[in-house]
Amino acid sequence: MLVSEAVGTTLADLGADTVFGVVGSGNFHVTNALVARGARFVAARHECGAACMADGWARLAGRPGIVSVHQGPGLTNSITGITEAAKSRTPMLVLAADVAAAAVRSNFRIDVASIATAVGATPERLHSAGTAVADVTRAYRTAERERRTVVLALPLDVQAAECARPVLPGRESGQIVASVVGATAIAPGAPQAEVVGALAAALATAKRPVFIAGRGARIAAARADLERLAAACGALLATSAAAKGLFRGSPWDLDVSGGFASPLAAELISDADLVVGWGCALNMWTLRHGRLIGPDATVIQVDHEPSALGAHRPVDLGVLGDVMATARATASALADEAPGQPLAGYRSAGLRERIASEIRWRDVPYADDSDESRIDPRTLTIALDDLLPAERIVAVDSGNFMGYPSMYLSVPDADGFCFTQAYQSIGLGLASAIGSAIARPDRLTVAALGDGGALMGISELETVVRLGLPMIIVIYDDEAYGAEVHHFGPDGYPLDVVRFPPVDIAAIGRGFGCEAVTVRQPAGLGPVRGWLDGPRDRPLLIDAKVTSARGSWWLEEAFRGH
Ligand SMILES: Cc1ncc(C[n+]2csc(CCOP(=O)(O)OP(=O)(O)O)c2C)c(N)n1
Ligand SMILES: [Mg+2]
Repeated sequence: MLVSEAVGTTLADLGADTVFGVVGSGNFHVTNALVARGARFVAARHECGAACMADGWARLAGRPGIVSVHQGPGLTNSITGITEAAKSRTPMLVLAADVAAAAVRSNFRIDVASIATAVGATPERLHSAGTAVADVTRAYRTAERERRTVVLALPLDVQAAECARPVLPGRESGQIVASVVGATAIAPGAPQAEVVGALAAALATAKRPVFIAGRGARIAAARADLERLAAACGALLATSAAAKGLFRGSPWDLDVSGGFASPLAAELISDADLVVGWGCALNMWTLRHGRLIGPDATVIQVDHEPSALGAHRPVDLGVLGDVMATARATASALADEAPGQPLAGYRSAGLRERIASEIRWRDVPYADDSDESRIDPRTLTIALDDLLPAERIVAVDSGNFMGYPSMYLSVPDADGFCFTQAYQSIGLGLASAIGSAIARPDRLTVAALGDGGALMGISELETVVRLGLPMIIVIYDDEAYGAEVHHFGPDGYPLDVVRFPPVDIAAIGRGFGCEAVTVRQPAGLGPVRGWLDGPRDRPLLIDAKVTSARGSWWLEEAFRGH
């Protein structure tokens, strides 16, 4: 067997069933080996798209996303998507063809390991024919178990070599066997009893506790345990943007903490006397540069990685432990500490009513900016929220517009929100939406993009059409890099470099084979209803010509970090 085939076979045995990529000569055989073992190959039109698709897919599938790229430019094209995945700790394996070690004059030669390392990914390599199966197994397991984005260099000479077939007793000769790469579950770590005791004591005495759950809580599937603990101590529930939707349906859900927090959420979090972050970085976004936490509030952080504790701000207590195990252990410690449960804490009948009527952004009054040629993005998004089925996934690109879909479109749970913002790159949203739509065909995926990000990633529109994905693509079209307009405009700088003439993006969408509509007023959304009621056999692109008189309030927050 050739190494290229052994690599594909081993990965298929490990569970790789969906692969995203752009195929060239260097990754042709390995990709076909995966396909021959039953994997689905999704051809992207640009390698950055392939990486973002795998990233979006992995976030929802909960398994490593697989990317396959050609040597040299195939890998460099994918780097922005790889960087986003690495910063988000998305489990992902990039099969990166590479030139032979001896091909020192090859045009395709780059230093793969250095590039991977430079962007926070983990470099791995097929070292020889004899070690190839072990090498690919190690790479996959690192991605899976450590939630790393791994770039596996596949030198062409090693790929083309013959390798021995590992055979286990009792298995047919010549079969690559899964036990070479056998899975073992990693037991979640329980925190030390005395630290849990201190956390329980803080919860027992807190008058206004708030939990902020992050990506770690989402990955640990800790909702039920956190809700139980919060009920026992009267805590309110919020999330970071990455975990938006985690507590959907709870009457104590404040939705997202940070720049996207509604006025009531911000008020309640600021008044907390105890904030507990659960698998949450407690970074400048989630805490509005620290201003969301009152000066006298106690801050406790629970995380299973020591390096996360106190990384973004000082904490009064750092608890090293798995989120779910810690929530459970704390609940029993609290039962000993405060037998008269549930404690009222922050919860009251009056507050419950206020949350029900005021916590959603769409219930906050605003002055509608719309005129006859442009629609207020809030009005647009609220109208879409009413139209679209609740079972949806909202995937958001970066830019001034991004708060509108993030704040005005509700999502059914944490899997309903795909937020690829760890690298703050524009142009990733459409591809990550494609990955989401492939991972969860049972839901309607909505890609929310700015005109700048949409046109940057537009090549993947062909992928949406080719795959027949029943997606909606909403473009908040202000004919500008609005984020930059609003960043520099108030200081009187010339803005021609960040403004563009009108583009008929609906026509571009039709050219790719989408159904498309240009929206300037709420009535213009009529065709959306028709599309939803129809066969949805073609994606729907909505080019919304939005008002942009002023920058968004969450953007002002972002500029503090620039
Ligand atoms: C790849 C990349 N290039 C440039 C930037 C800087 N940048 C941030 S937001 C933005 C404008 C995005 O425009 P658009 O997608 O239309 O969204 P808008 O801000 O207009 O709502 C730019 C250029 C970036 N974040 N990423
Ligand atoms: Mg724009």
